[in-house]
Amino acid sequence: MATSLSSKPSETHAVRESIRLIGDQFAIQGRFMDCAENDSGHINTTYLVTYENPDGSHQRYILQRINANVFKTPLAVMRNVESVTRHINRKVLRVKKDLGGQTLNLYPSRDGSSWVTGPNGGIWRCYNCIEGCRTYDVIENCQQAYQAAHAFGSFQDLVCDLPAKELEETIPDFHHTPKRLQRLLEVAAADPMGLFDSVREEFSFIRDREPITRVLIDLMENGSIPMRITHNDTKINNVMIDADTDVAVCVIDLDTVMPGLSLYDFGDLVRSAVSPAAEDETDLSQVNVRMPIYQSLVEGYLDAAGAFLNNHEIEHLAFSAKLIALEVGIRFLTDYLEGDVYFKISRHGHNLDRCRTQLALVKCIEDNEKEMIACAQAAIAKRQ
Ligand code: GN1
Ligand code: MG
Repeated sequence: MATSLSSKPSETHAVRESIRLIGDQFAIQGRFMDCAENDSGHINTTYLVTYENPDGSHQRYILQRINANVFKTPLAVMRNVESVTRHINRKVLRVKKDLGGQTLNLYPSRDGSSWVTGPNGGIWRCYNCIEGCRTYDVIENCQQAYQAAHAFGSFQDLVCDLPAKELEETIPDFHHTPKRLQRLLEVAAADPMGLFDSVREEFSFIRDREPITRVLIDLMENGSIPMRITHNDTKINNVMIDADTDVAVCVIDLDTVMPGLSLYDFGDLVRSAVSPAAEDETDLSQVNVRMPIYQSLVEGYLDAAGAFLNNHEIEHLAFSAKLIALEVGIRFLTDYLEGDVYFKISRHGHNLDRCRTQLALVKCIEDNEKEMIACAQAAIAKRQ
């Protein structure tokens, strides 16, 4: 199930006009031709925009509005993205001597900053479009799994020497699972939309797993696993994969790059990639752990990051998938109970469907956990 960047029809005249005006504020050469919304992310608003260069060729860009409800300090997000893209580009240039359009870059505005204000407000930025690539909501084979995991492991490696003080915490306690659970308990108690009765089963499934929510935080607090610079939103559709070769070219969505645990990244990748079911699948019998895919994720990640991970991190690879599936399930349920104020939805009950899929995945991971742990151990043994 692939998402092509140009999969949607053109927008209405009013939308095109407003996107053209935003594009005009960036230092883009040429003439605005067209735009199409890409709605695969749950947070920001994203358009693929086509320009005609002075020589008649076409060039595409990504225009994106930062969701200010989610990112309370959008300019801090922009400073972080500037630091991260600059750091990565310098390192890649040193090795390859050419970026070849295959790293994420911010285009400056005409007054030299990295963002502009839209006609209806909001902070917009402009990225290059990584051509020849596509993203996957559900990956199709082990090569894609290996590549995606390798790309996120390489990303952690690329940013490992970015000074933490250069990055602001764009969403405080983003992956603090106990605090996510606490928030769910508060919202469930207040029950602002009167929906609690309909989610008792999901709620008690989550409450039963309260003891696991502290495991990684405890390991971090007792010094067993280190804080690193991490991506923090390693959903499978945040990797651009070459459409012809299945090689991962670049990771995107850098808004949450900040200090975190390596296992948050690995866990989030597994929870979003291992099942053949879409994140909002309503037939829960489709939710499953594809063991060969899991094995490829472990191998790809360890090939890129194995050299700097410690034993505690490696031992918790399978656990991290269960934890982040639970955490994301908690977040979807919280949003459902609050009246869908955070994640974009396209149907009534969408966040509840997403929550159920995550909880079904937690159950599948529990059922397969021994095998998943053995799989990681085998991958480690192979590396020694
Ligand atoms: C959001 O932006 P997107 O769609 O890649 C969310 C992630 C969740 C994910 C669940 C900033 O990611 O944390 O895991 O939805 N991003 C933010 O699909 O909250
Ligand atoms: Mg995102």
